[in-house]
Amino acid sequence: MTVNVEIDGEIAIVTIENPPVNALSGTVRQRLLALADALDGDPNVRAVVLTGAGKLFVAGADIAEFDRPPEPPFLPDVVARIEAAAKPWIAAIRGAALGGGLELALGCRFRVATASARFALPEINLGIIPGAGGTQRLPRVVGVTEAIRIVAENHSPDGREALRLGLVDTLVDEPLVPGAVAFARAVVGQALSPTSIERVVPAPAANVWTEAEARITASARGAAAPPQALQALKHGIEHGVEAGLALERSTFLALRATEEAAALRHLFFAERAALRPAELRALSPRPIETVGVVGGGTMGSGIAAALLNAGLSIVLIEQDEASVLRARSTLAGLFESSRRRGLMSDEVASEWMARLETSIGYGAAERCDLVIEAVFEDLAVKRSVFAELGRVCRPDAIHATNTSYIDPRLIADGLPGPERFLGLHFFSPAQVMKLLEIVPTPDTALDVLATGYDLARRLGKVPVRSGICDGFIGNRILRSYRTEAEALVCGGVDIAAVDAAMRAFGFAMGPFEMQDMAGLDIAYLYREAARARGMPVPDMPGDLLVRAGRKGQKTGGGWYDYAADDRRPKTSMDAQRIIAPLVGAKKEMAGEAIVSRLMATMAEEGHAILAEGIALGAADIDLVEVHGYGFPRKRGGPMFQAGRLGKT
Ligand code: 3H9
Repeated sequence: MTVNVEIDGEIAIVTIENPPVNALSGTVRQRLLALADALDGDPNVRAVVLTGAGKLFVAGADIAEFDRPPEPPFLPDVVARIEAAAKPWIAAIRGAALGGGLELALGCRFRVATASARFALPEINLGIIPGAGGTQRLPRVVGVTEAIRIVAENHSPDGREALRLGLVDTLVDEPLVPGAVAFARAVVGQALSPTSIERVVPAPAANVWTEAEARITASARGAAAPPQALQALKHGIEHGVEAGLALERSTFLALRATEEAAALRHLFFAERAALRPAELRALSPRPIETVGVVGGGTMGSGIAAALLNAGLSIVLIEQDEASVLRARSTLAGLFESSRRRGLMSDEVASEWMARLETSIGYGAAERCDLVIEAVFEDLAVKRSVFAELGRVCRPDAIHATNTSYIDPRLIADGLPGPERFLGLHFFSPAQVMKLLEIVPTPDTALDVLATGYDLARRLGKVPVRSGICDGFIGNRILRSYRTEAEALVCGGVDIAAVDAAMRAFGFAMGPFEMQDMAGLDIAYLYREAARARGMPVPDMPGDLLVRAGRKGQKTGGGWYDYAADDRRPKTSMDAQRIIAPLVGAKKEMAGEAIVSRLMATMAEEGHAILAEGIALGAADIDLVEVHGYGFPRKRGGPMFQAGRLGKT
């Protein structure tokens, strides 16, 4: 049974039991509808407590059903039926009441909850809007202003705030159900208060709508759902609940069928699957509390900040006093900017600093459960770091390299404890970027690998396992993307046209703007090294720019020119003159054609990566692109795009 009923005197207790998250699948909806009829017809029952089994109430509609046409009974009808019940239904909420789960609770006459319960309508994150009355009932219960924040701005009140807002009628302690039953007994026999939908809410001042529209459109950055969620809410307030419900439902169904929503669902499931690879599920990760970070440059400091943020203790190892001071000041700068943006209080900042120890030399590494090396990208330097660590660290400590390109097998070769060694490749800025490429060597023990995944989970990162190849998954695709972008330029396509096409597709920056920001010299040095090894790497326009001293914004120009203190790119006649020997006759190319060329290149490289077993699945490649390289989330990733075009 997905929905169970128990009778306690005059009270029926209805428990949704549909693990793992009590999603409102077709079977659950059918059973709820049948129960609403049956309990209305049972003269011995005078009130109904509705709750969820396990740690949460209901996480919403069953998202896995969204790729199929909706099947009756539809959730709005179930909610309406419960709302129309002759007897009061009381939602008893612990954990989360999300999306359709909150809409179901709003259909109940009363709501009781634990103080730590969480309420949200996260539909906009899936590219849809609430589809079972959430945009209509919520404002009638909590008022328009608060409803806007919850429906269209991802605000998620806890039990205490929900009580203040009038979203719940009372807080109860655990055990939840007896508390809810006591509440139900107290309301039995009382005249029924208006249902959520019957309540009258005052229309807000006109500026509430205009300000919300401006705010939500700006923060949505092109996403369709948030402004439409607001429109449905507004429509119901201005034209009445029937009109509001109709618009909400038609918008929900239309958005559900979009490419954007399909892409976001794809990522939703991919992100969850990434955290729990099947082969590691039975393994216990090793306990990690103190982490050493070797190297306090931009990357090392960012990694340290990410670790501190997750509550771990850090030993940051540098080679001299000046480097320690620089690392401390980089970290202090990161805290300061978080504090300025209101993301971190003074107390939290000082608590962080208390967990940060800096050390000159390797002695302090003996206390570390894990040490992450983030030094200069040079094999000999990295090997000398691990040789030192091998002498100092406990024999069970895990050693990780943050290398982006060097084969981890070469780094670990001949050093003690190869089974405790793996690659943990962070992305800059490491305290922000969600991707963590996890690169085991053939010697890495499975519980060490499981510890890498557990660390990613604790850091709030998305782990993706990569096999060993030049650049792993992400940088390898980046290289082909850039190479193809340069090939377009060689074919006569305008630099700015390529960037504009990729921005229109949803990237924050085009490939040339991005190179100017990151610096052209890294890719250049990489190609030069390959040439030095005798590999036939032809000159590319970027090589000519670097040789002419144009390495990007840091040198005042690369593909574009930049005025001092202004990061806006300007067309550069100099750059065009420098690359002219490699550029063919000018060619107009439509933005869509540019995008599909670059998408095809990324997908092709992705297919090669899959065929070589470097990535475990196509969805992993999409996660790498979305969480490490700014691929627009609403597009799902290059492999998702290729699949939609029928190319997989
Ligand atoms: C909606 O409600 C539309 C309505 O307005 C209108 C309808 C008409 N469906 O995240 P976890 C799976 S839209 C199906 O790892 P946690 C998840 O894939 C919905 N499956 O656990 C995973 O599976 P697996 C609005 C779902 O404890 C497993 O459950 N609701 C759903 O870290 C565990 O998930 C949302 O957007 C679902 N709704 O976090 C809420 N939810 O084990 C989405 C989860 O095979 N869910 N799964 O990998 C969440 O935010 C988190 O999952 C939650 C638990 C906080 C609930």
